[in-house]
Amino acid sequence: PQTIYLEDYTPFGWRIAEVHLTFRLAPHATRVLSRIRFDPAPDAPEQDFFLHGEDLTLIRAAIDGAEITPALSPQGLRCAVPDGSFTFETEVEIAPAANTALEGLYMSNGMYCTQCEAEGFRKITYYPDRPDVMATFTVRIEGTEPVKLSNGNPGGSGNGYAEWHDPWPKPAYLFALVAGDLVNHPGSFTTMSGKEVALNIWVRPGDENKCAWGMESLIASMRWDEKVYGREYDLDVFNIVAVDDFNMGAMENKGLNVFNSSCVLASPETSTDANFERIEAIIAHEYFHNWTGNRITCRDWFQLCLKEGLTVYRDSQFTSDMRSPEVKRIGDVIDLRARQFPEDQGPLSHPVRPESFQEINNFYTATVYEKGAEVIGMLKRLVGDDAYAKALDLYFDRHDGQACTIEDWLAVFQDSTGRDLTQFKRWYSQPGTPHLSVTEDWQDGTFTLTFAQHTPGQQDAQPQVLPIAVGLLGPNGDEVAPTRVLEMTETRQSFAFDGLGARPVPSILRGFSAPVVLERATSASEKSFLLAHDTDAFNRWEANRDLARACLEAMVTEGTEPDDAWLGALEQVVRDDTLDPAFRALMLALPTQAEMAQHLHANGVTPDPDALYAASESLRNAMAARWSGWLGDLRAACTVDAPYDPGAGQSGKRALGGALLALLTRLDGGAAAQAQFDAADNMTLQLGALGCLVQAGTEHAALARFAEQWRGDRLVMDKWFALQVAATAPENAATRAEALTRHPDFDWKNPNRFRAVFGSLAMNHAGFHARDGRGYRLLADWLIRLDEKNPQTTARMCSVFQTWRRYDNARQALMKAELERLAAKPGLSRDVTEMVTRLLG
Ligand code: B3K
Ligand code: ZN
Repeated sequence: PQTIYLEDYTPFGWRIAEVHLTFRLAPHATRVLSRIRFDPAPDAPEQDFFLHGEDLTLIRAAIDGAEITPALSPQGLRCAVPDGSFTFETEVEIAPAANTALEGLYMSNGMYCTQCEAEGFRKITYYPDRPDVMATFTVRIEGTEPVKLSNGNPGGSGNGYAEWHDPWPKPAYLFALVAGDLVNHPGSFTTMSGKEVALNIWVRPGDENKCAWGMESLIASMRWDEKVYGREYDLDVFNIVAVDDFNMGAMENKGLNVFNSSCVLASPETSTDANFERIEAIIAHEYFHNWTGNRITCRDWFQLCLKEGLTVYRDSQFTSDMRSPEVKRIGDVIDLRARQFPEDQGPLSHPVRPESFQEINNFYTATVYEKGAEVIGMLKRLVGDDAYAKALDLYFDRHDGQACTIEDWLAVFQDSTGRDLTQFKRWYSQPGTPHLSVTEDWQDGTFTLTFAQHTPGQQDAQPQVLPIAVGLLGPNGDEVAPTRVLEMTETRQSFAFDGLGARPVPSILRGFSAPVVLERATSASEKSFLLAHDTDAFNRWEANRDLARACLEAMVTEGTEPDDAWLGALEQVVRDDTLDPAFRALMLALPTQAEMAQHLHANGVTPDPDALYAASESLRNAMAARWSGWLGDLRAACTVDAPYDPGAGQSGKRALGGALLALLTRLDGGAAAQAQFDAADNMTLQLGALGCLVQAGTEHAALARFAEQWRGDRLVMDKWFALQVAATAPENAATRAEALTRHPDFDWKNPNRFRAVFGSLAMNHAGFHARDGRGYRLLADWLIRLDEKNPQTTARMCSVFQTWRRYDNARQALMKAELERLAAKPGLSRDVTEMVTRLLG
């Protein structure tokens, strides 16, 4: 496959004023007619006229009305064109019903829908399918489907047709079309300048009762973006459509967001608190793209973090404002360490702005998204809140309507703050996770912290700019120096705090102020002190996490008993009624076995998945036994008596109650869980209880009842599939996953269902890493099978092998063999070829 390089960027030779598209819909033979006005781009280098196009049957092509015969290749079309402006027309035929890759125009449950980002528009018609070509689109859809939608504002409609016009120039990746038998949940929003916007969530008949939360979240997002960023919506309508077959979460097409139904449909009976929170965040994310992504887009796909990092950062700010900022931050760091750190520290490592790719879909990664958002958080921490707000105003002002680069983004900050960001820019080009070590010195009332940074595995890494938030606590636990952001720019650098009466205890990297690994040899007693006293909620949680990791590590490597002192300190926090229950639930959650494997590997220990599983089981049993006296009472205190509400208050109580139930189940064999399952009137309680029963191995009747109750609900049945694999004992995980693939409802071509089984298998750490290789083999078998239908979802799932080099030789050999078997498969897609090559490389 061909490799594309950032440094090879050249502008397209023409501009497009307007695009007219007509769709004549038919499942196996949709006709797409396009009429495009091309004008020469004055500054572009001389080039052949080439339009992207894949899997298209060309029916006719014409320039200024005269038919032509262009040269066709599997990648597109080439032909001679006039020197000046001209009108280019084509008619092509495509088969949406045969499109199982779910990219371009395809069908899901009889409904037509599209996914064009990154390069799917070229499967719809011939076009310069690159984000720096922006045009206004007029679309006519012809078909018998009752609902026919595209981007922008509705135009005329009548018997068998509907027209749409999008006045905002956009790249082709933001194009969307939806047609089918859909019903809408309507709403409306009045913008800050008094414009009325019609809002709709379109769903399959029967799903109408699952739209209220999505609508509430959309309205909250629109209001928030006006209030916090001064951004107003810019069309008469905003449509959201729920689609069952979708490769990712959702897509921000201009005025017509398309959502994986799992990321928009919600009801208390069918969705968990976590689902509600995720839906709120994704609705916000896609809506926020209207400004950060659509009005200002990317010049080329290497700049993906320009829109994704910023939009993730904006949606995390939104969630912090809607819920608890501390809990959100802790959750984000857990996620970053679970998904981005392994990527940055393994064979898939790449900079936030990659410099080459073979298949761009493989770069919609945690590094581009989540590390991209961390980089923006650091920038804001360095320049301050006001300067950040001013810079963003300038960004929108200066670049509205343009396709931009990271250089443009940083120039805005340089110009508005006067700060030189040359060194900061390394965050966009250097891969790897920096490690930050600290030493302390105390002399005559002056406390000095000396930091050193290095990035393992990256010989050429230059020192990064690190904002290190530090506060100091006095011996009695009072804060003697409030949070101060130290700006580290050197490989080694000291910072002094003077005028102190006694040696303080430092709280370093508060709020996780930079995405680094903090290496600090601290005594357990100092960690316990921070766990008890730190005023920074993140570091309080982090102290606990450190202690938990140390405890599990000692249990695995030295066979010690669980750490009494730590469990005592943790108990104080968990039982402290003045603290947010959601925070206490986070404190109770142990590091995952995958996180422990990463931790051990970083300490030079080869992780043994079976030993890690055994240690976390015995630690959980010890917690339950030790706390048996109060677990039940505290759980009872978490009961919610009011009608269901997915907000932070109630969901925090349910999270704590759920964590306590899991411990109680270790004492009562599942009696309390069974009672909760029987009485549950919402999915959080029902699924939480079912998970406990699966863990206890007493789930049989409950599982059957659950399936009976939810047979007709695809999204709930995804949970049924997922839970059995994720929560079962490791020795059964692969067998159970394999048995589920033979279940009549295992629709493996549906990405949600495929992920429910195999994503969960990968998450059952010791189960996936079963010593005999069963887990690896089963997954590879299915990846080989899925690749023929859906390369994108297959390639994405290959990343579960990214940590293969961490394990013992025998497991490494087994994983390597499966990757090689995948690589050797004839006709392997470009997507998976690139992934497997990088994984093995
Ligand atoms: N921009 C889309 C992701 C498209 C993925 C293409 N493989 C969703 C989002 O980030 O909002
Ligand atoms: Zn996005």
